[in-house]
Amino acid sequence: MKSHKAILFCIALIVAGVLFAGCQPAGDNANTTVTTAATPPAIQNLSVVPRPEKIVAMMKERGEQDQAKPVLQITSPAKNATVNGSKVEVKLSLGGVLNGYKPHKDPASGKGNHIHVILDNQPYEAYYELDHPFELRNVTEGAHTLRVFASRPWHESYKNDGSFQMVSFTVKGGGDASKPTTTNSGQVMANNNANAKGTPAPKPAAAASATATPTPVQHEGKDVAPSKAGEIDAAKPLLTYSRPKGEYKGEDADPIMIDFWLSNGKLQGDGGEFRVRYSVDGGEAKFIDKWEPIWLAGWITGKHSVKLELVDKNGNLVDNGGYNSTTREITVTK
Ligand SMILES: [Cu+2]
Repeated sequence: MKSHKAILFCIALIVAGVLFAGCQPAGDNANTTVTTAATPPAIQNLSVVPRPEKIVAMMKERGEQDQAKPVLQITSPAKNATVNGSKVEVKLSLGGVLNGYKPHKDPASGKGNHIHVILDNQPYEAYYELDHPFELRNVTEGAHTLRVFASRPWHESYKNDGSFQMVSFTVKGGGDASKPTTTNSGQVMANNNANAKGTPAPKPAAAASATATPTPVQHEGKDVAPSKAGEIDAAKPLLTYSRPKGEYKGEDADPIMIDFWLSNGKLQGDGGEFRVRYSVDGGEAKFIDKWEPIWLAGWITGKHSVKLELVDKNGNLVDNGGYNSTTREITVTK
């Protein structure tokens, strides 16, 4: 009997505790009709700010390396290669004017020069040690593109001719479309079932065609992922989204860099005819008229979408296989 009473008493305590806790927020709210300055407004006002001092200092420290003109070559897969099976070996060679530029991850800081590797129009994956294998696993059946370009430890790309390379290849007997494509170290290169954001969803009538279908199609009872390669014309203007991507924390989140690669075209501020239009969280469209990174400050905590588009002087999207309009989701935590 004694223990029974004790249990009842405990339950009573817990119930009381829950009720009390449950009352707290309501009580608080009731008392805060006059707003206090303690809660920051959940409104995001982004502004373009100068290159952060920290990065300016790193550039100084790197000296002539920052003026390097790295030239990459994709030696595998070969241009227009047909790859049998779901594994695709990526092999790169690096030349050009390097001035000490070498991809390598410093074990202590976890940072260093690296190559951005992009399958189709997915977020890039970093490739640090070019003498170690970089293999794409579970690549799906169909046409694909691979884009690579040299990058700095803070993910700003080198923008000289030859730093960027792209190849198209076709996979026969591809992988399991219900699973992601990864690298040999387990990094996700493509989420095959999730429609890449920013890739326009085709109309139902177009879904029957082979290109850019976002949902897997049934093929002899087996899910086969659609090709997400797009109809890329390597000679046409191409905007390659690079940054931002992933998660940003603390001082890395303010400011955040927008960076991209531009092939076969020039922006208006560089004497060309194109503009890069960007918007954050579906907000007001802004423009980048010189091919260089910008830094945006004023991010609030949470998930954000960043959209980059290549447009002509009339503001019309310059299409190239759907790659010239790309939206990525990033997460900002303080
Ligand atoms: Cu990077």
